[in-house]
Amino acid sequence: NGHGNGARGALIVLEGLDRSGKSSQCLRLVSYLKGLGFPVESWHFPDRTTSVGNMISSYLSNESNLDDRTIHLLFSANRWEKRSLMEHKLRAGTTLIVDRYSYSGVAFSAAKGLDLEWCKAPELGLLAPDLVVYLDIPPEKAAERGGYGGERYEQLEFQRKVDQHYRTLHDPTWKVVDACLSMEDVEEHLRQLAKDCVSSCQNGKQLSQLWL
Ligand code: NYM
Ligand code: MG
Repeated sequence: NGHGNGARGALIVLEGLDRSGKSSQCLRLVSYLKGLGFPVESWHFPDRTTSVGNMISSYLSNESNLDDRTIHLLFSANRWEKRSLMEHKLRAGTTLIVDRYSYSGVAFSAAKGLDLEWCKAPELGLLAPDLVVYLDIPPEKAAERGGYGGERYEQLEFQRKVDQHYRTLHDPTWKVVDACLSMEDVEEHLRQLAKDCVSSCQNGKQLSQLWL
């Protein structure tokens, strides 16, 4: 594997509302870890490049309409179709920095009124992240940042509901970073959290499964 010593890579997930800064921070973190010589890749869900991802993308851009449960299961299927590659990469020593994961899946669908446990069920058995960082921003502040791209869900009222459901999902292992800090300060927090997580995985932390 990447270090020739059996060390696996870390599965690091960034979560947060739209415009919380996840995508920029993921890219910065990937370059930083690369610079330190770690094998690392940047991933993003939804992965719009697959055929399931294409259906999701056309739903998000309002080119198609789907029943709420149907789109929920497509988002989940989009993670399942990447699961074996994900496991392979991690075991081969590559750290994955993932922009959104099952928590987005549950928070966004639950915000439409779907039952939380029903939303979680199809995620059971996906790989559990070694670290979840929540970029915390009040929905009003995120909306002020502008640049909502006009996709489905990118509205203040809806993001307020998503925010509530993210709070329900929070568990004590999540690391919460104040997304209202400067880009540099958020970046610095992420660097420390990621380095600690990568070391714990190198030191034998086992891969586990989500919500089982
Ligand atoms: N989203 C994302 C979901 O509703 N369920 C999911 O499982 C995932 C991964 O898709 N508003 C929503 C959240 C976003 C939208 O994501 C597109 P992005 O990160 O803007 O491409
Ligand atoms: Mg978006």
